[in-house]
Amino acid sequence: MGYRVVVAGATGNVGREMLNILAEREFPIDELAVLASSRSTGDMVDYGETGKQYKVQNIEHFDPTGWDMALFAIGSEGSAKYAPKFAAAGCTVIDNASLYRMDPDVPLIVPEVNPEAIDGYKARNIIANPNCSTAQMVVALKPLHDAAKIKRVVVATYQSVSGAGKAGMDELFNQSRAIFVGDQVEPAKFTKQIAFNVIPHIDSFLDDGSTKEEWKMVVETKKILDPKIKVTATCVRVPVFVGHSEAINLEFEGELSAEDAQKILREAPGIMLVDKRENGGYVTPIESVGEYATYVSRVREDSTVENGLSLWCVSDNLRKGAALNAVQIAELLGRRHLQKA
Ligand code: 11C
Repeated sequence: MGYRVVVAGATGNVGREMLNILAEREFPIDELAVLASSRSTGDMVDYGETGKQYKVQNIEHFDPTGWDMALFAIGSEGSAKYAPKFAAAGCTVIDNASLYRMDPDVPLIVPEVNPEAIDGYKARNIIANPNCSTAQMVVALKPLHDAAKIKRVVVATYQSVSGAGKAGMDELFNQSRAIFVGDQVEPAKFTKQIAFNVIPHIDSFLDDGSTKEEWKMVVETKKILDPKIKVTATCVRVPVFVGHSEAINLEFEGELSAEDAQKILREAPGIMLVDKRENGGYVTPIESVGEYATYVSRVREDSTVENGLSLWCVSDNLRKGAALNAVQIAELLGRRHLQKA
């Protein structure tokens, strides 16, 4: 026996990956409803590579009564409108938007890191999925934190344009082509030219000069992993289609050698350590595309602080950073709370 599952936002970058991953992982589904805004109503979407296709229904007219869970990838405005309605009808919402992440009554879950926190979901019947740059980072930090307690994290991100949706991917493609043929480049989705450039700005600016993306990495890491960890982030958009990278510097309370960290990471759930200390012996974002793993490379000691390590972390932002983590939450919810006979 399986679940009655809804995927909302099924025509976007993350929604499509949700369908792919549900199919790949053979999530037990008795009935699937695929929703989007009126713009996409009637479109057909693939259920991974199964050959099955589903017709997109208008979320506005959908009755969630009797449905077990809904994976939402409709942005904060959509979530504000529909998540309370679905949750009140008894359909547990697994929400990819930022809206509910810091709500104390909404668990923010990365299954490899804080699976037990999901037990609080009944307060609002909503579970939040973290920001992509946070998700991959906490998967890498968790086993190291357990070993030697992380005091401080300094992270610089190199985030792909797919984090900004299809419009971001189209802009990189079109600008690259325009530059090759000598046409004028007009930024639209991004604030400056993204092709052959990097932009140290993701999401809106806050009063202290940081950006909301940087703030999310701070507060979400604290909520998921440990409120005592200090985090400072610089988030940068780079001309990569898919795959976020992060240069992470860590300061620990206890001693942890690079060799011990490598051993721990080799065994850790969700991590693939690729760290050969030779030409090409590390992972780049293009190699993470379509994969489940969070890759860690370049683990090394940082002798400028007492107990310091630096590392490189790469993951498919549409997968572990969004759709895969959401499906893992659905699996966890099924195992812990919605077991079917
Ligand atoms: C980006 N991390 O790369 C963002 C996308 O809070 O879920 C995801 C934003 C979020 O632009």
